This record gives sequence, C-alpha cells and structure tokens, in this order.
Amino acid sequence: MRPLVMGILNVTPDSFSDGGRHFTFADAINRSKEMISESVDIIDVGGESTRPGAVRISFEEERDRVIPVITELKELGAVISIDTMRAAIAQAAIAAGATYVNDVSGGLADPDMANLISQNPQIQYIAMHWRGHSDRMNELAVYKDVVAEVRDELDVRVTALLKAGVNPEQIILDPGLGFAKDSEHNWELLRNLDRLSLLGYPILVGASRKRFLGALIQSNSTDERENASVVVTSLLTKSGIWGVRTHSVKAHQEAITIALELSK
Ligand code: PMM
Repeated sequence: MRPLVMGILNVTPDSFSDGGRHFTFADAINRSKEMISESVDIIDVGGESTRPGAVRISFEEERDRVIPVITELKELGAVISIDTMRAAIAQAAIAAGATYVNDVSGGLADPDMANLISQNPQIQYIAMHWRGHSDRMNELAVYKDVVAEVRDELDVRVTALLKAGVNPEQIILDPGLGFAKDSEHNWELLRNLDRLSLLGYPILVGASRKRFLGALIQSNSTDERENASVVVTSLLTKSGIWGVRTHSVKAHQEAITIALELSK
C-alpha cells in the first residue's frame, strides 16, 4: 500500500520547524492550496506548538486559530486532520469537517479524548507516543530499551482506547520522534519500526525537518534538513508504513513513487 502524505499546517507563531510561516489565516489557506496542488493526502492543522519548552495556550486561542482554517479547508475539499491534545478542540474540529484526530499525547493529556473518539466511529485517531508536556519532555527522555518501552507504552494507550469503546480500525500509532527522545532514541525507533508494527496498527512517522536529522548532517537550519527528511521517507516506504507527516508534500510524494517503483 502506498504511504499517505500528511502535510503539516502549523497555525502557530512558534512551531520549531517551519518558524511559524503559516500563522495568518490567508497564509494558511494559500499554503493549503499549494499542498492540495501537490497531491497531499491529508492536511494536519495544528494550533498549539509542541516544541521543547513551549508554554500551553488557552482553549479559546487554540480554537480561534484552527477552526476557521478547518472550515475553509472543508470548502476546498481537503481531507483534514486536527493536531490537538484537547478533546473539546477535536470535537469542534470534527464538527467543522476534520476526519482525523492527531493527538501527540495519545489520550494522556485529556481524559475525555478516548470517549470522544469512541463516540465518533467515523474518525481515525492517531495516538502518538508521549511522556509529558513540552516543558518537561527533555528530562523524560530516559530509556533502558527505547523500542520496547515505546511499544509497551503505546500498547497501554491502545488498551485504554479499546476500553473506552474505540474501534481498533480507528487507531493509528506514531512513535513520536523528538518527543521525550534524544537523537539516538529516534534512530533506534526508526530502525525498529517493524517491532512497533507488531502491535497490529498502522504506523505514522513524523521525522520531517526534526533536529535529530540535523545533528547527523551538522545542520541547524530546518530547510537544510529537507533532503534528509526525503531520504527517510524513501527508505521507510519499503517497510510498509501507513503514512508520513511532512512539511514538503511534493518531494515526499515523489520519493514514495520512486521507492515503490524500485521495490516492485
Ligand atoms: N510532531 C510534531 C507535531 N505533531 N504529530 C504526530 N502524529 N507525529 C509527530 O511526529 C508530530 C506531530 C512536531 O513537529 P512540527 O513542529 O514540525 O509540527
């Protein structure tokens, strides 16, 4: 199966990897149109920054950033994902047209999230591996066996979702690269995605322009990490992942096409 390309639309003034380029409504819509023209599969709209050290914003601020954008994207016919940890934001986004809920906390940040997803069986839910909010995630990056611990912690999240009545078909898992993980943890997870797949759920990977890529190629600029991001997508395509979350749709769609052709 061809991996899906989830295009990132950060409607935040301080996202770590695109420098808040898409903050204004008009900019967000223009960027979305560009992604649609590049055959994006899903547009992931996020209003709250999760960069290390980020301070949380209010519910109202998050809602006012994302809902008008989602309403407009629905008009444009896009497949929409809401990147939020708040069940009430997810609910408003679903009402406005989102069909995916991308929760970087995997349901840990808001006890109402699992129930909301079970009450909306048409929605797909991405549960990312997470250990705590951005203000303390670096100190939580301590593992004996990162792959086994991430797998087991995701399994706990899945159990909680199923207990709340979520249909297994709704669930997609994500190793959460960069969230309570140092560079080596991220590489170890990428090398062992097959062990996470053993949980039996589709896997989404968000490596795009993240710092661990720059560390290896001695680059501090997020744009300079683009080539590395494309290489990661090309190599992961063969391993049967469900999707990639990325800033540059065209390059990743092309990489997937080439990788699939080579592995025929
Ligand atoms: N990374 C970020 C935000 N949301 N969601 C999922 N499912 N997976 C990720 O890896 C992920 C995410 C942070 O990156 P950004 O600031 O570039 O959006």
